[in-house]
Amino acid sequence: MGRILRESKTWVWTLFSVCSAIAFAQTGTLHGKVTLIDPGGSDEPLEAGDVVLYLDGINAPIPQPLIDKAYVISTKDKQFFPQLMIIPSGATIQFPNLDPIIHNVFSVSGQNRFDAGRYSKGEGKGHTFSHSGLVRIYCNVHHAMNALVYVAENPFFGTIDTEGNYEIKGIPPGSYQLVALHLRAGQEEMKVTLVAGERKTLDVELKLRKGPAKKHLNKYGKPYKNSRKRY
Ligand SMILES: [Cu+2]
Repeated sequence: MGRILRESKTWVWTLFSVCSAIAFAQTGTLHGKVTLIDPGGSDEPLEAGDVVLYLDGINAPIPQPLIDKAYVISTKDKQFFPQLMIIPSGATIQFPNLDPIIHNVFSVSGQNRFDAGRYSKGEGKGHTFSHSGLVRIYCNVHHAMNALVYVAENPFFGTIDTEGNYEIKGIPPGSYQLVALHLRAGQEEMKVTLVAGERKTLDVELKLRKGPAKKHLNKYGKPYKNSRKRY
């Protein structure tokens, strides 16, 4: 009996491996280099984490993105760090306050709206993001603090390395939109079609916006008061 059971298990594993290999062979890979263009001057170098990329418009049955790590955005020197992050839907971001002053974290972005309240130095609050899309995050105390989070509904997303290169693997064949996000350049969308097993190169250019950052309102929908005297 034991030998039959062992052989059955071996067959199941062999079948699983073959099916996985076939499934992987049918998927494609998208990779390329991201360049940041400054219309008013010299090209700015990109740093890893400055850009996130994801595929939109996937109609094939896809697995839910895995939540395989802790996500943290700190408040430090009156700014969020990092200011741009991509997370799988259902993930929680922790917002520790590393400053010796009070901060708040809030968003009024649709169904991802939240308000973590005001809190002083410490591990801070967390929030779980259950709806896909862009989430603009601010501090109700300091107008200049801002961060952008993209909540992904599929596992096909990535970031760039220190050279500006990205790679997204395991993509089912089809036509999609590659979206690249940068805090000061906004977003760039490019159409892409992948056939089974294809490894396609798609380079992305992001143009920096001119002028100051757009103003935003506080969590009550009102303009910010000058907070320098109070904090
Ligand atoms: Cu603040």
